[in-house]
Amino acid sequence: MGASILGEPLPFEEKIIIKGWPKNSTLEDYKKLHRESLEKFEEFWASVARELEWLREFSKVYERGDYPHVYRWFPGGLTNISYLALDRHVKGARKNKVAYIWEGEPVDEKGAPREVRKLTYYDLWREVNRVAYILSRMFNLKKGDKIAIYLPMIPELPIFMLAAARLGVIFTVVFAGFTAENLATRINDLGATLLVTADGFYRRGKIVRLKDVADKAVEMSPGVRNVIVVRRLGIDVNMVEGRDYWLEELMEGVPSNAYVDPVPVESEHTLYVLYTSGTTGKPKGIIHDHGGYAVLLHATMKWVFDIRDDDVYYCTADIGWVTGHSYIVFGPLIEGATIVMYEGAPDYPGPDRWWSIVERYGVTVLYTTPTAVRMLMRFGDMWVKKHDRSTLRLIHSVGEPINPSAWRWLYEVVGESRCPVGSTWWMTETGGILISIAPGLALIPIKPGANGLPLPGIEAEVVDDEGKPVEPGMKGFLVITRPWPGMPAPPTGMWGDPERYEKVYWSRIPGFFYTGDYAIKDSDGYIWVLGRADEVLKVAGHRIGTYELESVLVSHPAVSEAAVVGAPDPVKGEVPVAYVVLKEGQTPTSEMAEQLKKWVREKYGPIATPQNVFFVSKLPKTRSGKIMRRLLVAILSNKPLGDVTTLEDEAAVDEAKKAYEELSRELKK
Ligand code: 6R9
Repeated sequence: MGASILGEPLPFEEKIIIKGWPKNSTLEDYKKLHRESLEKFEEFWASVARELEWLREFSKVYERGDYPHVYRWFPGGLTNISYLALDRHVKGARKNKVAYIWEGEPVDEKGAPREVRKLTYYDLWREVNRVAYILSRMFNLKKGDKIAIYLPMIPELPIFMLAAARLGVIFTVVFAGFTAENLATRINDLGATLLVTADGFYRRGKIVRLKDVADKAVEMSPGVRNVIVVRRLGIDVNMVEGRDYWLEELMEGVPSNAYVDPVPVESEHTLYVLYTSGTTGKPKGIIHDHGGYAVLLHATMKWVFDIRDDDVYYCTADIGWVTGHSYIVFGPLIEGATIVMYEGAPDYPGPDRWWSIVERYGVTVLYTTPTAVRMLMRFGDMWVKKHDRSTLRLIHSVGEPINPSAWRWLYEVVGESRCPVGSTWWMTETGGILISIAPGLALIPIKPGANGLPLPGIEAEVVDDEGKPVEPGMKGFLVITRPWPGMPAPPTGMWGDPERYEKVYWSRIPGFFYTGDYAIKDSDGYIWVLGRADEVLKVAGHRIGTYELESVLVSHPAVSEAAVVGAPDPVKGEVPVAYVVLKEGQTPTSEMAEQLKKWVREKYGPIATPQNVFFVSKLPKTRSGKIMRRLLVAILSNKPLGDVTTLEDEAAVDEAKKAYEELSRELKK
């Protein structure tokens, strides 16, 4: 069939059964269970929803909202995700169970972490109440108001998310690796009036001065009236009188027994807006709600992570991305799990940091990413084997396709051939996992690199341009063919832009939710997601729009035009590569290339730094003026160029080829 992930053929026929796994299931049994969930679709989701507590019972499972594909899930229901994540546990036996084990990055001479903070559910609940008190009593924020959170991986990040949720205040979290420009864009699009940030944080042994970046962003964000600053490092930072407040100073005014009622909100009330890259224009603000989202997270924590009270659950993602929102904060807290949270880099001080964490806390369930796995694999097995991993019982990966050899390394080396290893497919828009093996429910035989079948209550298909299912084994577009709880939520699916929401997701293949991914469904019904079908890159699992990087490049005074494409990379999956046309009078030198890389790093963030910048005098375009990225990608991977009949000027392709060959020669030298 010729399909591969990072050049590795896909083992369509291989099936791995985890001996003795209590929920082992045949494919037939799983398919039956899945079919039944769809036959009784509404009853099915209602029964999952009833496993959670509602402040007022919902009157319906779902209904169409004000726009064609924006649905209200569990309408009539009143809830609050902060109540589900905290109050429910604090009332019961989990009151003094550890919620977060947090580890800072710095280590002592012996390599042991210098700071470990353990917060029980009761501790967390108290902190969240105090912060909610500050937000509501001191800053007068109420249901429907908007704030932005720009914090590193410290406990205050989930605390602020939960405190905002408690008040029905809408928040957006911005990844702490993003630049001031990116932060300001998000603040302004949301209309946030308050920003939460920190003085800085540790990353790979260095300090990052976050408040300086936040200050620059606030200059570009006229709507921000106040900034709350968490002291993480204790460095000197600029504080603007009357605008900026240290959290610790605000805390002095909070009664120690502060309690703020969780505001009962409609199930479909906006919890957060998370910005993610698309093919054109500025990042899209995806809206998630309280009720439907909580139900999907509850279901997937049970089915996919098989979460139990004695688990120690560790998700290595950053909360700045959707994976962290759903599976470091809301999902595991709703389940009352013990969660490990780590501030820093996976290879600091050595490539065994994660495995030392697994050993130190007896991690049982691990959720990680293919890029990190491929990076850590390179250091050799001894770094893993140095540490006891006998507590591990289940491993999943997320963010990009996992190549079979990285899967095998997780399975054999990390998990000692004992743990199911999955590749959970989902996206910012879906809110939670939709396609995955389900070890907590019914574990089908595992195929290395495959995602598995859609979860119960989820209907997905691989289709052609017209929406017809393609033959098993053939590549097509992955679509979701029914609404699901956790989908982009009211009022508009995409913040402030219901038309774009409709256009991007529901009009490409009418009637279905278009994911933008290529996938194969094999003859057993397993789905193998192969990568993006659009102009979105997945660089080390981070979703980056080529259009955004092109905009950054053309904002440089020397640049006239730019095209960014992804080049395959053995560790990061893909990396951005730029083809640049300089303005008249500018000389294409290697210094200029370095300058442009730095420009992208400063304007967008280090994750998007182009690996190479190729200078050309024109870009290959269609007669209608669209850049033919497909050709640029083909050149990078030495693939045949395919159909070039719509090309306006063939010389442009030759030039791009030449630029690539020259640089490859130089790099080999
Ligand atoms: C959760 C997350 C979404 C895109 C998605 C797809 C890719 C995520 C995957 C996967 C293959 C997996 N993706 N998980 N591809 N196998 N297990 O990553 O959200 O950042 O919005 O990215 O990531 O291409 O469309 P997000």
